[in-house]
Amino acid sequence: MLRPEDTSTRERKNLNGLWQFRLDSEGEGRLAGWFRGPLPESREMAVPASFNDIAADATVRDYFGDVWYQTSAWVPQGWQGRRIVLHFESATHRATVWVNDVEVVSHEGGYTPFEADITDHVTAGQEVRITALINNTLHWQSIPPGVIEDTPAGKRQRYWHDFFNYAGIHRTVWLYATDPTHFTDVTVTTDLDGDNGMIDYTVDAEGADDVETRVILRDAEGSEVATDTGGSGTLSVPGVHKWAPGDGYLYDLEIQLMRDDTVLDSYHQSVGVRTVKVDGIQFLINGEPFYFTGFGKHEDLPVIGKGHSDAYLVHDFELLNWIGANSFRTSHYPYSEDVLDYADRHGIVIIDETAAVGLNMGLGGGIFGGQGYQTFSPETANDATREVHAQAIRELIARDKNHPSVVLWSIANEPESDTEGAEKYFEPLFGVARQADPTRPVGFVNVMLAPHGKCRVSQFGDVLMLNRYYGWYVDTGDLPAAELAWEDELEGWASEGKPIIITEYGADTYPGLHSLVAGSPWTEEYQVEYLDMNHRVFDRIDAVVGEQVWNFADFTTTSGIMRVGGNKKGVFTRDRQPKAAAYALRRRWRKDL
Ligand code: GCB
Repeated sequence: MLRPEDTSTRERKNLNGLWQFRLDSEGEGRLAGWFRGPLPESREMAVPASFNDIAADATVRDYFGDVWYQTSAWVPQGWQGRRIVLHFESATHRATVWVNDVEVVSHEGGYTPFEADITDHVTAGQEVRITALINNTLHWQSIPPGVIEDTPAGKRQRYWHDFFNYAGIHRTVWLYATDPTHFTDVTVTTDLDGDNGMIDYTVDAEGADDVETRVILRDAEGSEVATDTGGSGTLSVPGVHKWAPGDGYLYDLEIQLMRDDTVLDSYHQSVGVRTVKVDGIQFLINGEPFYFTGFGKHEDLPVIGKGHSDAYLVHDFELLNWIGANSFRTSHYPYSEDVLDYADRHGIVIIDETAAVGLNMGLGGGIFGGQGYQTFSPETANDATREVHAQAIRELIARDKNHPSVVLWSIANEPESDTEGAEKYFEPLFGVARQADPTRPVGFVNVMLAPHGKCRVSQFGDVLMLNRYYGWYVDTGDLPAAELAWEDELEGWASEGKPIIITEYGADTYPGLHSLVAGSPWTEEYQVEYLDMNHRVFDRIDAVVGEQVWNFADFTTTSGIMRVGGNKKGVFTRDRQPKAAAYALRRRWRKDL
């Protein structure tokens, strides 16, 4: 699937704004045919945004089940004879969409795009009604999983990940038009031979046979540097300007679908020429050892929840630059494509993660303690779950395969990984990822409950990604003990001979809380001491090739005695003010100061 674009042959129309909205707690709307006319008893709702925090109403905030969104749009007159497509960048966690009275598409998974060819259901120059039934219930066959439990107070949605289950239409909805003969996909991979860049491309097209593909590669100044014809091929770029961390240099690959001298379709794909490779304990970008500095992040904002915001996108990258971070992980789901595009342009490196989080009954929201279920069993996470998970991996890679910023796939965060069930569940999923993308390393993020020697899934990864909280969840406040235990475990992992990225280490910190007493959890001083301790350990282990602090900013979770207005492990507050740790990290990471 191609991301909608305006080009010389393509036109798109943004449907963001205020849509009609209503909850459907009885699940009656489908049978009652709410899509057949104006949505009854509806209110207005912003798109893109999570619906949860917009209404000042706990029943909306904590709602699970069906919700309806509806809007109408004019199909431009000029689209007569064109192929017309309705495209959702995401709908969390699943959706069914109608155009006027016709059901056009259903999609499972809250963070990847889907679309429908609606040419036969609309008329250029006329208005069309678009209705989306969205459902945010988590169950054992959803990624992420959850359960609905019957309690004396009624049904409750439970899940095992440590962030609030925001839902709704979080990203842009587009109507777009192409020629009936059009491209449907493009894949680029790049390689280097000294100063020579090589770009392999493959296109897919649909519509007619009597067409030819022409490709033109232009540099950032717009000068043509290579051309080719045919549905696949290799472009060679002597004296290539590489894409590199901190240098987001992009070429523009224009693909044209030609009939005689007419361009039926033109699509622009940006290309960063770089290589990624794991070699022993090193993670190489362009053949040079790379050390990740940065964070695990979240899409989490006041009022709009997981709704995309361009203002925060730019601001967050400014803060990454300010603090000297060269990378982040899209913990714990695929982020907006706008984020990945921005990272490409600004040379920020990304570990790209699926929404497979909370597949671990030894943990609730990242916190230890049995949850009363078995993780992998015919009744819980089972073969059907794995199929949904496999599809989530395929969709992530299909969406993000062309981003030079993405250097590593993370297929899950902190699943149970010390059991036979886990080994059986995960082994094929690594194969799914490698088949979808043979060019990038694959890994998963290991949890403290499956330490070195016990984990049965790490054997399948190219890289070891570890989340550890020595000095926080264990050895709380006792950093000397934490330092010894941490180094001991890390030395074990180092013996595996693979690169190690510490994908989480962090301490909850209440902004403004201070103490003169060393080892005082929750204070700004402790967050700094805790990070310092971790850094001493990392600096002693050669196999550690990256440190990503948990978290970039404070974020919202379900309520609990361990969560004071959410998770406070942010180095910045939720409104992006620095804690003391921000300055400490800046001193460590900004080599230029
Ligand atoms: C983890 C999880 C993350 C939590 C974090 C915490 O290990 O991966 O989602 O938020 O711990 O703060 O407990």
